[in-house]
Amino acid sequence: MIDHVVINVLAGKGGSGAVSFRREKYVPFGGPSGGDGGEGGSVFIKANSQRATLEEFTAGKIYKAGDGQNGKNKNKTGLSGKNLEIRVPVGTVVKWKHTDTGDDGFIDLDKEGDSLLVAQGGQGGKGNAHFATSTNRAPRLAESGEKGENLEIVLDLKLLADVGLVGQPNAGKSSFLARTTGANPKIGGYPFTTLEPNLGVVNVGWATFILADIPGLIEGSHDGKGLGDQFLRHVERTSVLVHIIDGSLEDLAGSWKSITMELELYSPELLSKPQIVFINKLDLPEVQLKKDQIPIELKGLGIMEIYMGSAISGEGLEEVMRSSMKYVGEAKQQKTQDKASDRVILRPKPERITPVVEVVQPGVWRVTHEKAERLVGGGHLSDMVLAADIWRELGRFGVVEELERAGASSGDTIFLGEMELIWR
Ligand SMILES: Nc1nc2c(ncn2[C@@H]2O[C@H](COP(=O)(O)OP(=O)(O)OP(=O)(O)O)[C@@H](O)[C@H]2O)c(=O)[nH]1
Ligand SMILES: [Mg+2]
Repeated sequence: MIDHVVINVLAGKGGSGAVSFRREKYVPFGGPSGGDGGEGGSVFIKANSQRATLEEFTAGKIYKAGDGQNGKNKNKTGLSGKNLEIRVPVGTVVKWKHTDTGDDGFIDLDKEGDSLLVAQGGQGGKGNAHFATSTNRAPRLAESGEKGENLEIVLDLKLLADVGLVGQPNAGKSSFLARTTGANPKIGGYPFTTLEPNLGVVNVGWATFILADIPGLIEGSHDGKGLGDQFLRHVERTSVLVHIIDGSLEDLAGSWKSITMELELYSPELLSKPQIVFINKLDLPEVQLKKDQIPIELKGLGIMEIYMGSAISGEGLEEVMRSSMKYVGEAKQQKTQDKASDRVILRPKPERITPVVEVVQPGVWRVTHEKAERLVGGGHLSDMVLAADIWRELGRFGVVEELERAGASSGDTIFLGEMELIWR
């Protein structure tokens, strides 16, 4: 059983840098004081053992981190956007595809606490204070915020059972699974109806856990007799065993002993797990009749918890589920404390994009360059000083070099984002 969902994640946009100048008494023209924009929040995907399934995710939904705020005057940096942490069960495989760059990949979040930085928030834009030089002490240039990364994410989870149902063939394990979960396993009035493990999700209040129904165990199962042994490994990783016994059997204690023996022979560790015994088929008159006898019969076996009820009528099932949930919760708590990592894994980044220059028509060029396009002129572009500031920045980004190589000549028009510039 595979849990699978496709979502979108969007990191926050950076805030824009501000263009402003100090205003002081007796200083007619103060220095630049435009603060930087705040960083956009990032999206993290974190492995968390309190989560059992991917049910809470809505397919196609966009999970978004907060945007950074714009810079303010007096050199005040805008507030950073809030990060978003998406919690997924341990063992979730995260696949991504970047909507802009197309870069893709995957990672298995198989360790509690591991966190993948999947979508990086946009950088805040620089305020005009950053663009001051010895020749221009009053720059009117600032930068808008970078947009946050946007990725399509596929979450895949191979479900591992938290609670395992064990018992003899025909005891009612599949009926129990069907009644307590949405699963629809094959049920039959003969042994070995179940040939493969079935899984279902149990909801107890807000919490969920995974219940596994395996083929019935018989004497010699541990050794490969019947079908049990190849499936016992499915219960090896569970936190609790629910042992189901057909209440209409003559010898309940004998049935319990033989299954317990098989479990022990397969792996003694199975017996160190909490075990809940459920005497099933209480709705049958013959079982009703010996109801009071049953606890006495099973006394002395050292069974921690015994419940009676019926997988058909539903009686007693809730108690078993609540008790199971308690053990599952404890085991998860333990796991969280044991070895929670606080490792942040970075998504491998593709190489930096170099400026792209294309000819629109002779003498007219368009430049595509994320960082250069974020330059914002806080004034008219015919202003020689502002234009000089812009060209200086374009030189730093390698855009000038790229234009020269492409053959731009004096007087040509250059489009950059919203700006229209004249080649010197
Ligand atoms: N009266 C009564 N019959 C039950 C109850 N639970 C299961 N049964 C019947 O017992 C038979 C076996 O049920 P299953 O759920 O297939 O038993 P199982 O333990 O999964 O059996 P295997 O898969 O063969 O190991 C079926 O005929 C069920 O209808 C119950 O609470 N009351
Ligand atoms: Mg079955």
